[in-house]
Amino acid sequence: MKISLLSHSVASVALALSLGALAGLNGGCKKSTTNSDNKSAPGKPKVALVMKSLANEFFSTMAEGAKQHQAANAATYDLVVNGIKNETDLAEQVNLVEQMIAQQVNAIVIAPADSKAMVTVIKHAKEAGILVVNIDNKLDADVLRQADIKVPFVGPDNRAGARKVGEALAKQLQAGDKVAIIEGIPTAFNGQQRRLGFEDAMKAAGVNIVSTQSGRWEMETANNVASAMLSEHADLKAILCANDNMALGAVSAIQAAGKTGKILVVGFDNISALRPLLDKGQVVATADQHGDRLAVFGIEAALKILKGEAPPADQITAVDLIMK
Ligand code: ALL
Repeated sequence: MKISLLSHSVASVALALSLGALAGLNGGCKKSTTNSDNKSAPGKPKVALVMKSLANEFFSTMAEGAKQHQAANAATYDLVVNGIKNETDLAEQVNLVEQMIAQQVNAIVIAPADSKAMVTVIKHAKEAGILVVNIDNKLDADVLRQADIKVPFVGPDNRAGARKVGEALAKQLQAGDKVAIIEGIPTAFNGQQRRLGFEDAMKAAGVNIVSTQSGRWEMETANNVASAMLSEHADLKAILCANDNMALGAVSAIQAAGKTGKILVVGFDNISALRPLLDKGQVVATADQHGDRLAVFGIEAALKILKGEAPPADQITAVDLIMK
């Protein structure tokens, strides 16, 4: 991977993040409980947060936000925080949900790594009497229907968010320009929606999308994909990435190809590692979906549903355009 070609500060942030995440991973998954024994006081619910890759700053920020919320509400609920090591490690996420079922938590707040494949184990959790709240990446509506379960969703409108990012980029492009999309894992609903949002904006501006490929949400994969795109399309004007980690990978591929300043990049997430690139103009825009608050919104929804104060209902959260 050509990460050494990233600016020094970005590379060290990325490295520090992965090392930090790995340090706590302990053989595949991270689990931390905020109360020392594994039982909640009677009447005090235990909520499990199940996330995706903790090597992604988006999820370490989310975990931090959830822990701070629990610390400020320690009398109200207990929290177990879990994440997986790789974006694609579905089996590990299934395993985590099974462990939470075995621990008899009261609620699971989950950002599913896959919108279809996670439904079966979520059904098991519901059959065990556990409330499940879906955050961040929406479960597939058809698969939920087939499984005959309902799961409330708390998260942003990813298509609208990506469209805003694409429109900001389009202001710096001309009709007929060629661009490429690096999408997330194709079976993730939020990734699909972001791709559609990018396409909406490019179509509206008359810009040609000459290639769309998956970077699987990862910096290194996106770096390889972007390098191949650059050699195949010498006249490419921009690369639209469905998350910031992939935008970091694309920027380093552009540097390696000696095309810095000639090819625009956009991302999604507003992680702090992207800030220096926004400041330098190497990334034009990203979207802030407020990762630090997303799990908290899901936890608050779960606590209200458990107390009977609110019916299970979907909740759309904010997503904001971020530029220099
Ligand atoms: C999605 C999130 C983030 C993140 C990605 C990678 O679900 O919304 O954009 O970068 O997962 O796991």
